[in-house]
Formats: sequence, structure tokens, C-alpha cells
Amino acid sequence: MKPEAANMSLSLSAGIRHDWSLDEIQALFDLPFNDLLFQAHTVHRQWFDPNAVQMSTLLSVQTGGCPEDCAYCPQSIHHNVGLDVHSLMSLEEVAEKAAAAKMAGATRLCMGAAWRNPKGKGFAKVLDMVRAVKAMGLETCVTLGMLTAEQSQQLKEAGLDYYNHNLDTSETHYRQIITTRTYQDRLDTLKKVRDAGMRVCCGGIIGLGEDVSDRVAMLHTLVTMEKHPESVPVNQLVAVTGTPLAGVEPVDVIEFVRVIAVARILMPASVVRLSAGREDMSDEMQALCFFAGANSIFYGEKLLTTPNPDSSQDRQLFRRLGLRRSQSDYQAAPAEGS
Ligand code: SAM
Ligand code: DTB
Ligand code: SF4
Repeated sequence: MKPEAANMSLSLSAGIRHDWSLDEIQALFDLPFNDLLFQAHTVHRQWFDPNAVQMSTLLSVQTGGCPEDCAYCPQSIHHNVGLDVHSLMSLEEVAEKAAAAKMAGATRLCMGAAWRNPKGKGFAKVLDMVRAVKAMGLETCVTLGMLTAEQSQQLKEAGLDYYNHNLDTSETHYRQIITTRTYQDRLDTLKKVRDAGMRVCCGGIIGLGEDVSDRVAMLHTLVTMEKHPESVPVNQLVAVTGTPLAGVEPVDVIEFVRVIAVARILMPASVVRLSAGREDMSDEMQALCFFAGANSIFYGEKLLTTPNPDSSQDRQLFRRLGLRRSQSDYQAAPAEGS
């Protein structure tokens, strides 16, 4: 049997694995595109309704002025993007935006703050936001930077469903992208979120000038975690003028779809989100991503600070593809270990 074929039958029968080697993951990336897509779509059908897509709306509850130096991010004070800094949004405004997101069809609100880590009164206000949004019948997600164990526990007690904290790239490439905190800091926060009993939303960005081995390594870190993240956002870099990565070469469409497909095969029960960057993707590229196993999107006209496709455009795309909205991640598939 050819090595690709051996791989294919192995991963189709094995279900959820945490022991993937770097070589095995690289071998998936090396498959002919049709073989990779066939395998990913087969896994997708085994675990999910292939025509259902979960929709989350993003809300930047505190924008800009971040002390971290993430090279991709328009919200860092280290770059000259000309972004207006906004203080923390009021609870009333968050509730208004949450109601609008729910009305438009989102099932989750993901609230982001441009913080290295949450502190004091700001954190207490975010806990109130979580309680309020949850009470409106939406799933809740926040992304606030690094957490202590106590903060993780407080978020859990406030009813938070998901905490988003991305690896962004491989440990090796990370050093070229962020110098103000380490990869280990990220892993430590993810562990605290897990230990507090929350669902983990963790993925990365494609297009940071990384090579395929960095994508392999990032996915390897995700798949060898004790439990796979329930939600895996795959962002395409939104290259913002004024950030150090503004001029980086855009990712090849086929290479991007390969990342979605490999993520689907490696983490069959996880929801893979086609995240930032859809504004620069054709309908056909998105259709390929859905076929390869993406089953979540950010829905609504804005990501955190940059544009996202109009809701009407997404609804039209869903109609053309015969896709529909799924109610929630964890109704769509059995939880790992259950
Ligand atoms: N400050 C917190 C943190 O870094 O964890 C939360 C907010 S931060 C904006 C959340 C994530 O957004 C980042 O980890 C990164 O993956 C993603 N992101 C930020 N800027 C991006 C860009 N220009 N293109 C794609 N993804 C981006
Ligand atoms: C994720 O993986 N991507 C989202 C969310 N999680 C927080 C953020 C994308 C931000 C894109 C750039 C911007 O709009 O500022
Ligand atoms: Fe700050 Fe998060 Fe942007 Fe990094 S990604 S600069 S931590 S807001």
C-alpha cells in the first residue's frame, strides 16, 4: 500500500487521536489535493452534519492601545495604524449589540478586549457582560489575553462557555511575531482555562510568513493537547497597513484550504472556524473550505477592528451552497470523552 493510502485508512478508522506525529501531519499536507479533501470531507460527514455551519458574532468590547507587540495586530501600541482607542464598552451597549447579533441569527457572542491580561474593575465588568449575554440565550466567548487560575474560575462561574486564546503559529515562528510574551505563556493560559472546566477556542493565523512546517507544528501542538480544543479558529491574516506584516505575501488559496482539511482530519469532533480573512476570500474558496471541514464562521459586518462580509452576502452564500445555521457547537457533535 502507498504511504498516503495507509495514512488514509488509518485515520478514517481511528477516530480521535492525540498521538499524531509531526511526520504523519506533514504526510497529510503532502497528499494530492483530491485525496486530502476526500479524506477530510469523509471525516467531516462522520462527525457532523456537513450542511450546518455555526455562526458567532464578534464584538470588540475594548479596542486598541494594547501593550503587546503582535506583528499582525492593528490594536498594538507598537504599530502605526491610526486606530482610535476605545475604553471598555458599557453593559447596556454590549446588551444592545448582543440582541442585534441574536436577531441576525448568531448563536454566540465572542467579546474581545485588547489586553495583555485582564485586571481589576475592567475584569469585573466583563464578568457582568458574560452573565448578561448568557441570560439573553446566546453562548458566550471572551478573549482577554493571559489569565490567572482565579480569573479562569471566575469566568467559569459567570457562565462563560468558551475562552479564546490562539497559538497563532508554531513555537519557532512565534518568536518572529511576538516578543512581549512567550509560547509557554499561551500554553499556561490554555491549561488554566481547561482546568477551570471551560471549553477552549484555540487556533491560529495562516499567512504570517510561516512555512508549511510551522503549520504542521502548530496543528501538532493543538492535536497533542490532553483534550482537543472544542473550537479551532483558522484565521487568514488580515494584512493591516501600519502593521509590520502589511506587506507579507498573501497565502495561496489551495494551501489555505489544506490547513482546514488537515485540521478537520486531526480534530474530527472539533468545530473548525473559517475565521478572519473571509473579506478577501471568494465564494468558491469559502465553499472549498466548507467542503474540507470548516463548520463555523464569524458572522456580522465587523471582526474586531476590520471588516467582515455583510450578513446579507453570507446569507446569499449559504443559500447558494444549501448551508444552514447550526444551533450550537456542542449539539452538533458528541463531546470528546463522552
Ligand atoms: N488580546 C487578546 C489576545 O491576544 O489573546 C485577545 C484579542 S486578539 C485580537 C485575538 C486573536 O485575534 C489573536 O490571537 C489573533 O489570532 C487574531 N488576530 C488579531 N489580528 C489579526 C489579523 N490582523 N488577522 C488575523 N487574525 C488576527
Ligand atoms: C480569532 O481567532 N479571530 C478573531 C477572534 N478569534 C477573536 C479575531 C480576528 C481579528 C481580525 C483583525 C481585527 O478585526 O482586528
Ligand atoms: Fe494585543 Fe491581542 Fe492584538 Fe496581541 S493580538 S496586540 S495581545 S489585542
